[in-house]
Amino acid sequence: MPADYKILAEHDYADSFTERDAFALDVLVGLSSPRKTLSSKYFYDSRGSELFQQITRLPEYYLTAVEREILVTYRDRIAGHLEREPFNLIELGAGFSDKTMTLLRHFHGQGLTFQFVPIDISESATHQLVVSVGKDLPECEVHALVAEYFDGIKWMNNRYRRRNIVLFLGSSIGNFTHNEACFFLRNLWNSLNDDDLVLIGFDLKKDIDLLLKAYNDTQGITSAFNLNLLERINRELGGHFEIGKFRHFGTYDVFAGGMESYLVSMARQNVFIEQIGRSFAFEPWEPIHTEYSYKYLVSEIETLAGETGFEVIEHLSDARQWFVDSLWKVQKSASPARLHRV
Ligand code: AVJ
Repeated sequence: MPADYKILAEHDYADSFTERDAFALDVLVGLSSPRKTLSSKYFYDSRGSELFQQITRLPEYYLTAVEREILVTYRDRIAGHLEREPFNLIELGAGFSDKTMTLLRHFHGQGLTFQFVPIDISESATHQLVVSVGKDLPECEVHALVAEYFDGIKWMNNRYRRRNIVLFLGSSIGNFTHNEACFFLRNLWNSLNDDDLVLIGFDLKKDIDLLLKAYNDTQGITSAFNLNLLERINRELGGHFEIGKFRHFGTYDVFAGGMESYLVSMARQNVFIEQIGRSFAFEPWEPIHTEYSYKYLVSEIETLAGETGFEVIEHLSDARQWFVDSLWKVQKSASPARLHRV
């Protein structure tokens, strides 16, 4: 089958005024707050995606290598949970990943029948992915969707009544607070059918020195990735940030159990943003919060699954127990009492 992709909705920041307005509004609200914030979801313009890909190849950023180890080790076990009937292999926020290719190649080699359904709001990332799967595995049936995650899943579900297995890899869930993670998982549960499967990547709590190194690499790529957020505001919103007057700071919040990234203003300064029509004042050493990357205990993963209507099938981990890909089953028949257990 030739690879193709379908655009369910247009969400290209570069040429959509409404998306740019949403970005401007989020920047206005975030920078007007007494504790300034910018959302990590704005990291991934084309420059940011490229920098993130460089991060995944850094020796300090263990997450990608370790998850690759898990998927290579357990791809057979994962295939064992997929019956011989056709299924949809849905990947959320696919980006551009060789980890997924490993699974696709393996499932195909095992003679499983499936279509690969990557869902991403970035058209350029989706296009790249479709081209690369078409080149590496031309036999694989691909139906990529440029859409919001849950719109994409529901559309697919209505069109192809098959079992779904959803991949949400790389510890992307770590960017959500606990409340946001619950909301996301409950929406996912709502978009799926009884007995569908999800495989979610969680980075585990571990020695703090390893975490600090992973988010403060010696080559300064993570710093460039964080600062790109200000450059993006300059490019897309006519911002006047002087990048040299801010620095990256990555720290671990021991109470919250997560890495946090900040951009810290190294001087007193005012920054004008043309699209917003006003300037923002920074005190010396005033931070902007830009990202959470929460780390989990296996027991916290189990609580999260139970709270949102999933049954844990198994936790797949690496030799050092640094990361878990957790395989869950959608439970629609469970009693409501069990779903609201905290
Ligand atoms: C892509 C969200 C999994 O939180 O580890 C990498 C992004 N930030 N270095 C993460 C990131 C700083 C990454 N995720």
